[in-house]
Amino acid sequence: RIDWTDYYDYDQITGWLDSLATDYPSVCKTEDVGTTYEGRTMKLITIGTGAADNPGIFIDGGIHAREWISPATVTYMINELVTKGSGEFSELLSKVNFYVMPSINPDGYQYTWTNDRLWRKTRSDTDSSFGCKGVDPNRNWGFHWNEVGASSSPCSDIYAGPEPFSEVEMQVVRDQVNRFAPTLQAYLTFHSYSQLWMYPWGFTSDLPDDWQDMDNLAQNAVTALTSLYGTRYEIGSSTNTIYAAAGGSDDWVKGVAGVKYAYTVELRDTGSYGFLLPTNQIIPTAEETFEGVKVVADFIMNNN
Ligand code: 0X9
Ligand code: ZN
Repeated sequence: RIDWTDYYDYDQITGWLDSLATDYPSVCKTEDVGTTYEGRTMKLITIGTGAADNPGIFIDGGIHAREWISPATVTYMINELVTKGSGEFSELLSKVNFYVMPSINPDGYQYTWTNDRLWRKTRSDTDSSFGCKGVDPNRNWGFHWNEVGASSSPCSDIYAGPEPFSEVEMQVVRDQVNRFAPTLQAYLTFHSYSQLWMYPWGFTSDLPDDWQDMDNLAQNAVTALTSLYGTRYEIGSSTNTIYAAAGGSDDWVKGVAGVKYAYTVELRDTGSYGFLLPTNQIIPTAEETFEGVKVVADFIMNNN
C-alpha cells in the first residue's frame, strides 16, 4: 500500500508501521509512545535483533509539517532495514538498534494535507491575544532555548513557545531519546530543503570540541550519498551553514542527552521545488540519503 511513488498522510504512515511490525516480528516492533495535542497517537519503531544495550541510532522525521520528503525518506529507510533485516542487513541489525519516529509533528503534518500545504509548526493553542496557533517544534527544545534565531510572538513561524518543551509532541520525542540515551551514539533528524548535512551548534557559531569527528563522518556519509546520483551537499555546523537558531532538537540531543553524532540533514532540493518536491524525486532522494545513513550505521557498528 505504501510504495514511495507518492506521499502518504499520517494515518497511512502509522497504519503501515503497524503492518510492518505484524509482518516482521523478528526484526522490529512498534510502540505507542504518546498522544499529540489534537489526540493523535505517536509511534516509535525499534529495529534490531541483538541485545537491548547494543549501540543505538535514533532517527526522526517530519518535525516541520510541510517538509514532506522527510517522513517519506524516513519510512523508506525503515522499509529497507526491516524487509532486508534477515538478508543484507542481518549483521547490522544484530549489532545496532535503530529507534525511529518518522512523523513527530502529526497534527501539523495532517494540517498540511487538509488546510495549508505550507504549515510549519505544531497546532497547539498558546496565544490568548491574536489566536495564532502552533509553536516551531525545532525552537522548542530546552537547551539555550529562545536565545537566538527564534521568536517570542505566537504568530511567528519560528515561535519558540511559551517555555521549553511546551509542545507535548517534543516532550514525547525527548522522553524517547532519554529512554535510549545510555546506548545512543548517533541522532539523525531529517528536514528539507537545501541539501545540507549539519551538526551542532545551532545556538552559537562556536564549534563543539569534537566537531572534527562529526565533520569526518559527515564527509564520508555525503561522499556515499553523492556517489549515487551526483547530488551535492554542504557540510558544517548549522550556525555556520544556514543560520543561528537555538532550541533545535540536534543541539539538545548533543548538549543535554550527550549523543556524540547529532545531525540535522536538509534533504532535496536547493529551491527549484522547495517543500513541494515532486513525487518522482521521492525514491531517488530516499535512496541516496540511505547511502549516507548506512555509512553512519556501519561506522557505529564497527566502532563498538
Ligand atoms: O530552522 C530549522 O529548524 C532548520 N531548517 S528548516 O529550513 N528545515 O526549518 C535547521 C535547524 C538546524 N539546527 C539548529 N538550528 N539547531
Ligand atoms: Zn525543517
